Parts: sequence; C-alpha cells; structure tokens
Amino acid sequence: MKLTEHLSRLSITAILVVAVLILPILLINCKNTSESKKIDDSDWRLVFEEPFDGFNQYVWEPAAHTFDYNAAYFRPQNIAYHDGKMVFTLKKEEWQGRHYTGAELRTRQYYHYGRYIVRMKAARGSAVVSSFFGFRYNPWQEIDIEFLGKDTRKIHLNIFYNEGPEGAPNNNSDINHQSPIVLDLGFDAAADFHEYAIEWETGELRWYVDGLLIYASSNPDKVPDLSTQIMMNLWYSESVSWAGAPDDASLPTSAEYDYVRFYQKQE
Ligand SMILES: [Ca+2]
Repeated sequence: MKLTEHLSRLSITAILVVAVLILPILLINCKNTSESKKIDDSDWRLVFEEPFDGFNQYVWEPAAHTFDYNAAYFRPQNIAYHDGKMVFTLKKEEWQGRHYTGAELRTRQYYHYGRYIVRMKAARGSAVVSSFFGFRYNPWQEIDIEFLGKDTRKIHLNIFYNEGPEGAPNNNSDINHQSPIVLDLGFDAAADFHEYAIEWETGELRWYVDGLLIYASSNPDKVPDLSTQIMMNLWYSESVSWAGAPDDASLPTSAEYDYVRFYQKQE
C-alpha cells in the first residue's frame, strides 16, 4: 500500500468515526433547538376566539372598497361560511370600475400587543394574494402574513411602521417599510390548513408556523407600537414583478379560514 493510499484510508476511517460519534450529538442538538423554539402557551390568556361558524356582525366588518395596486374590488358577497370555515372568493366580475372582485374582513375593535393566531388555507393563482394581518391608519402601521398564489410553498412576512402618536398623519415619505421576508414553508399552504401565529410585544415580533418559530424581529425602530385591527383579505395584485401576471384561467379561486384567536400576556 502506498503511503498516500494508506493516509487516505486512514482519513476516510477518521471521517466515518467522527461522523458516527458526532452525528447523534448534532441530531440531539437540532431536536433541542426546535423544541426550545416551540410556541409557549404558559403565559398567554385567550381573549377572543372566532370559529367562523357564521358571520358575527358585532365583531367583524366586511369591506366594500379597494386600494391602489389591487385589481379586485372587495365585496361582502364574496364571503361565505361552510362547515365551520369562512371562504373568501376572488373572481372575474365587473364592479365599481374594477374587472375582478375579492374579499376582506376586519375586526371592528382594535387590538394591541398579544398573540394573533389564524388557521387557514391559502388561495392559488398567479397575482393572487391571501393574507392575515394587523393594520391601522394614522399613523400607518401593519404586521403581515401573506401568501402569493403563484408559489404557495412560501410565506411572506412584512412590517409597515410609521412612528407617532394616535392620530398622527401617515407621512408616507418617512414610511419605514421593512423589505418582505420570504421563507420556505416545507409544505404547500394551499393544499391544507395550517396554523400561523404572530406574537407582538414591545419592540419584538415573532412569527410561528404550526407552533414552531420561523422568524423574529427585535428592532424597536421597526416594530409597530399602536393598536391595529385584525384583518384578512384575498386580492389580485397589479404588481407583476412581485405577485406574477394575472391569469384569468386560475379564477375563481378561494382562501379558507378555520379560526382566529387573540391572546394577551398574563399579568
Ligand atoms: Ca372553524
């Protein structure tokens, strides 16, 4: 056996020995890490729960409007309830100058720091956006979960933050718009229901999927600090570079919501 051959066999043996010894330790560490990032229920109190067995007009307000860059106009008629689920539909329909209609729902009340949970199934289709978020105007602050129908294996997280007291103008020139964070889910959000959570505390935001932490932000200059309405919508983006080109063949399409829950930290 040549010396080099002998050395290479030795090194292969060494690698195998190291792998056998180290791999279980790595696996144990991974397990511990994921366990430590699990959502912790111990210090949160359930304040509000919506099972979507039907429309509760005292809690929710359906939208009849639209916004810039949305090719769809929101109509209450596009919100239905079946088998304990709320269904939003986006379809081709002429209404109020738009060629499509979608759906949007928001709480009448504003909610502040806490844990926001939704169990939902995203909609498919290029240019289609399904969402769950906290939102306020004056000043504009927003905490988002979004799914683009062109690739429902990804989740988009976003924050809009304008500082100032209640009633301060939106001041778009100073808007602190954190670039969207895009993460692979490891599953198709349009294939089945999954639970998505946002934990919002002073200067800190955490997002969870099925009880596991996927992203945290603790930049106090970019974490909203005023109460927001809880919202969901299904719309048709005019931003081709972001959401893809409209594709009428994929319409109508639907997003489904099983429940929404809001928790506050125990005193
Ligand atoms: Ca339900």
